[in-house]
Amino acid sequence: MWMSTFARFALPALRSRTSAVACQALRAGRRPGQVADPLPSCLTSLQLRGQKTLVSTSVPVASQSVRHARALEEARMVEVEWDDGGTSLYPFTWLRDNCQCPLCTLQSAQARQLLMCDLDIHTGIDSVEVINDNKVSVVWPDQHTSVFDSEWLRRRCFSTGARESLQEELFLNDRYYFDSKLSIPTGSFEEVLHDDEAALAWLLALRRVGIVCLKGAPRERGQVARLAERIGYLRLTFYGHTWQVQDKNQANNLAYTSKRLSLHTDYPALHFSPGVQFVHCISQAAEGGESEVVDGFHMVELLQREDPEAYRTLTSTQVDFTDMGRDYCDFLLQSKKYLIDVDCKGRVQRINFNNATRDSVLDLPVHQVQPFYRAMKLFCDIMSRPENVVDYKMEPGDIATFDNWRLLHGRRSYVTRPDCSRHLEGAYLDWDEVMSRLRLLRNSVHKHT
Ligand code: OGA
Ligand code: NM2
Ligand code: ZN
Ligand code: ZN
Repeated sequence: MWMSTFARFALPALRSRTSAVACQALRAGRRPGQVADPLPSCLTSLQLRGQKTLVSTSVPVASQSVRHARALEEARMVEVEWDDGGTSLYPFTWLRDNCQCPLCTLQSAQARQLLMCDLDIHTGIDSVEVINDNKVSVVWPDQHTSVFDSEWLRRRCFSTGARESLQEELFLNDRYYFDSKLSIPTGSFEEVLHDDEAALAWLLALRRVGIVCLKGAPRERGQVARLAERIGYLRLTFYGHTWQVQDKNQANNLAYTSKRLSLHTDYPALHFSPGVQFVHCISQAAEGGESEVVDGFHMVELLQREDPEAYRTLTSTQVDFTDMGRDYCDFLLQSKKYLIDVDCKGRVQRINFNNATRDSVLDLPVHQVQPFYRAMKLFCDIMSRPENVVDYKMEPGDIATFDNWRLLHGRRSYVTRPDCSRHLEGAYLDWDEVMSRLRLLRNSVHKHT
């Protein structure tokens, strides 16, 4: 059911910024097995508007002025002492590399123009001092001078805590894991198009929760493209700039039939699968066509806990996917993907699973085939448990926006009648563009509130 309003999903973001305890609770990755508290439903969207801290991001470290700066010659670092008595260390090499002067930085692009061939990674330092306006000035042995703003330095402090909070501010990887009890966050299509605060709330929830339903879109084609334009641009694939999910003759994809689609991510046949998708319900089937979603990252956590061996198999076995046909143009795709992508620290990054495009080619020694099927089947069993699946039926005018790297989605089969045909229009985007818009909105909304 499309139930909760923007206010309901936005609150966890507020709490995670204001309370270390709440923040921890929401860091599902750090508290294995713990589903975040149910999303609170008490705030109205008006109240939400008043919550400035909700849409501003955490300031990694409170504003401080510099009390003192000195060179630690032995360690070859500058030590900055802040007004609160805390200190930060900055290696000489890093300071020289990041000189902000017009010779070293192209001001108009805020880009480094200092070349690696001109960087002495063994540089010493002539002098360092705190100068007016709270800046740190460094004179290098060749008399080149760098001036660093204190806020700029503080943001880039190398302590574990400062790095963690800056990385969280930049990438928002702190997810709110959900199960079947989720009330899918909703917002107004018109509002996110025209109101920056609403657009920011939408994208924050899309990142944190993984899905948001926008309501009230005109029941005609072109709306997912408008929404993509609000962000930047959409992702073209072989299925076109946007694609029409309808029951088609000679369908080039299982999605273009009226059959059931089991829980899947879209397009694992692409090595870089689309990060985000928008699906607009233009018309719905009278019978069937209901949707379902699950939180894939949460399911990985359950799998790892329940069956570490199956988890190891799915994070270490490459599976072939294939897709061929003709649409935007003719295509014959082959890819090799882990069903569960984890990064070097073992954190889940992406789910790659579509049973329809999983290739019959299976590039495994024969004795690994059965263990692989056991693991894949278990993963599918876990994600299909009623306690994990969120069910809903899209209504005309709804646009589901969701994280295609994290969520798996499916639909029930439906009945096509001449008078009542089902039609969804979809579009893909990538997370880079969505996160870019999110950061810009956060900066501008923050400035104006
Ligand atoms: C798809 C898809 C959902 C639906 O086209 O890949 O998941 O409800 N469609 O038809
Ligand atoms: N469509 C909906 O992986 C897939 O083939 C997902 C993509 C056809 C664009 C379906
Ligand atoms: Zn310089
Ligand atoms: Zn799909």
